[in-house]
Amino acid sequence: MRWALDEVRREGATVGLVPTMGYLHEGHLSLMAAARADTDFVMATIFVNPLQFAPGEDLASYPRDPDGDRAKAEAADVDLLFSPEHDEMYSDQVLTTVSVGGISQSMEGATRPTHFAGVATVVAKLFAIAGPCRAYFGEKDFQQLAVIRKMVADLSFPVEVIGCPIVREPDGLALSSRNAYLTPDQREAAPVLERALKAGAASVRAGERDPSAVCTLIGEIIAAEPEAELDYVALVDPATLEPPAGILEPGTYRLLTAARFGIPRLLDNIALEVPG
Ligand code: PAJ
Repeated sequence: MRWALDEVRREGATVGLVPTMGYLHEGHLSLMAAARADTDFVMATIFVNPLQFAPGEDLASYPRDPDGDRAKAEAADVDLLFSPEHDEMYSDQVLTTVSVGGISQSMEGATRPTHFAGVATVVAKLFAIAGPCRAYFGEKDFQQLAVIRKMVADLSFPVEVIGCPIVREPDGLALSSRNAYLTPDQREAAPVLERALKAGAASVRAGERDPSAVCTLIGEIIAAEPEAELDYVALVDPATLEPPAGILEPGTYRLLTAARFGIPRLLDNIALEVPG
């Protein structure tokens, strides 16, 4: 694989990297399409990374479909599909990890304290394997995207990080491999996340400027759905993920939420524009 990458680079080609954990859906494929449009050589990776799962999480049951994934990657015109075995990525004893402070600790990090160190470590390894490239990540995992951007800036990786918009089902549910766990009732309830976030944004358009009132409104809409167990609602600066100090000033913010629907925890987020 290294040989294939060295060869394309010798020819001056640009490399587009799309890291995934597989069970590919249209969200993943949109990243591959963006990479295909922007770069000469598209490398997608599939690796269900044990470091980012805590004990008791769904590592063993994480949905997998290697044959289907290979066919989808081929149809997406991916040049190289890298799907390493565990031992190819990690030795028996991993003594070096990457952790990104601050930005990793709120929201997902509060519920899953070891998660982002696992993500940052595997993504750092994939960047080292791929070399200089553009790397494509979905806004679906908005905090992950911010963590990776910060890691790239802090550690000077020769990587340009590109964030891509969330791909949704027609009823608004953000595509996720974990949607496969939903029962029919939970599946029907799950679009409440986007609906609630949009209601929060609409309240701001109607004049609300108190961030906690916006979050409370969103939380109440989600809590009213019996299938949903709310985890958090946050209104933050999109780069630092810090909440605003006081009332909302004109500018762009991000609204994020997570809730459990039976087994899976689902995430969603939208941009929030505060008009001048
Ligand atoms: P995974 O959940 O497989 O997601 C791979 C990439 O697809 C991520 O960048 C994610 O944000 C993006 N993605 C998922 N659903 C999407 C949607 N509905 N619309 C747009 N993009 C979407 O995220 C991971 O894997 C892992 O943490 C990884 C970065 C590969 C490290 O192990």
